Amino acid sequence: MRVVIRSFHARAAGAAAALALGSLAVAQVAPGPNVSPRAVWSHPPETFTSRVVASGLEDPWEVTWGPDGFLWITERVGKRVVRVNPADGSRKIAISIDEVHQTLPQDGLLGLALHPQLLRGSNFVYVMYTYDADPSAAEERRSKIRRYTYDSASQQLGEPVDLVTNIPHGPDHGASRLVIGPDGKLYASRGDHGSNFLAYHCEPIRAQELPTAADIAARNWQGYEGKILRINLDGSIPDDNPLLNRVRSHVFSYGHRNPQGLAFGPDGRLYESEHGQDTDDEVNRIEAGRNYGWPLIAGNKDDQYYTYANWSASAPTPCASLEYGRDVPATVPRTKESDVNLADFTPPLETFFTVPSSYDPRTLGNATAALAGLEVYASPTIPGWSPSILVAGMTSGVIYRLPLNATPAPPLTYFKAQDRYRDLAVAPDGRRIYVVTDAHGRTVSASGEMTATLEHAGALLEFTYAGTPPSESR
Ligand SMILES: [Ca+2]
Ligand SMILES: [Ca+2]
Repeated sequence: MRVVIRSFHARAAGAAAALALGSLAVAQVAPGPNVSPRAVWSHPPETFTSRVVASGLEDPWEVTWGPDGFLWITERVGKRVVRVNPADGSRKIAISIDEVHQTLPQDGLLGLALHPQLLRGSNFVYVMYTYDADPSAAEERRSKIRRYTYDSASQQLGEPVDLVTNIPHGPDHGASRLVIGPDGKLYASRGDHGSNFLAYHCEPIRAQELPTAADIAARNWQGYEGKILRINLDGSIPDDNPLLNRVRSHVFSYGHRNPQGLAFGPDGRLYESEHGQDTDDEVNRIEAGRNYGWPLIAGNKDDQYYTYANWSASAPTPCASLEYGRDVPATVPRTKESDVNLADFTPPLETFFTVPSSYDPRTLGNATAALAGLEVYASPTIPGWSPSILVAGMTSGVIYRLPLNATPAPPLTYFKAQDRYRDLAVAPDGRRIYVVTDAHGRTVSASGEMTATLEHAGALLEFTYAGTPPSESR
């Protein structure tokens, strides 16, 4: 569906140095000259070996290191939670969830979070998935957060308890990453449903709309589109959640597009990544009650390429008569970033592929990296890495590293392959990094063209740190 004429990564790949490491072809990629000056990446000096741990996974979506030494993975399409032994790739199904309703690229079994005391007294596992709330043949796609109890003897998940149900889930941009914070709360991300974009361009984006008191009293969660939620472990609304428009709800922050990465750092802060529209993927630090701008502001408030065009407000020609495309008809109102004044707007820590107004996607192609899962690396094992954000790129097929303690430094890229990297996990030894890949979809080839041929479809990959040449240590 996404209109891509020629990849923005074409020049990047031209400069790529392919390294055959283990069973994976891994390349280091530098961007082309037209990317913003902040995104001029250097070649990282570290070396890694790599291998395929498991394959044939049905669209793995979340990978989490468990206290049992296994990798806990959700299969979005497979509707299963599987535990994979990293030593031999063997896998055990912890549960298949029949209620999961999966028909589209961004629904199915999605988020998973392990209780911090799993195997130490609180054997709870939390998942987030879509289901069909309409008992008739009609479809009403909704999302829920469910708790299971893990039985370590049978290695099965059971005793389901639904914590939050009936959360609206659109046909696209489903987000649904799930994580437990150091405050013992569940955090869940919600996307903007793909509204105002492609096939759903006549649906207005509601990421700036906040729940009303009447909504919350009625347990109507329609205001949760494009938000990060903060939830008690029993599903209730925390007493110390922010008051937004004088209403306390599960909403912790708002103005998000498709936040698929969510993780806490060793500093106790919450970091998030979100997938940009054509440009301006973001990494954000999420704070209570803050507004992250979407759709009025993408990336920084800088009046670069992105300008909000509200297709649903087209007049006098109604949106339904318009064909969606990059050439925005004159009847569609547009809003410059500098013309909006959002209370509590918080710019990103880093933007990826912020391009100037003169950028022409018809000749240069799509510029988004398609950011997905995110982790904060906090181990002393790899010199100079702690603390860094690691974030998966789907269209770019790389893991980006964004140093957190440096004066602003451009992200570095690692592990380039012709794959869509969906999520990652770091082993406690800090030496091994695990990445799960989509089973289907489009990414960038080594020669820089968009392709639907994936090197490792539906796989769990392992990258093991092999050292840093002394001359390049820093
Ligand atoms: Ca933003
Ligand atoms: Ca901007």
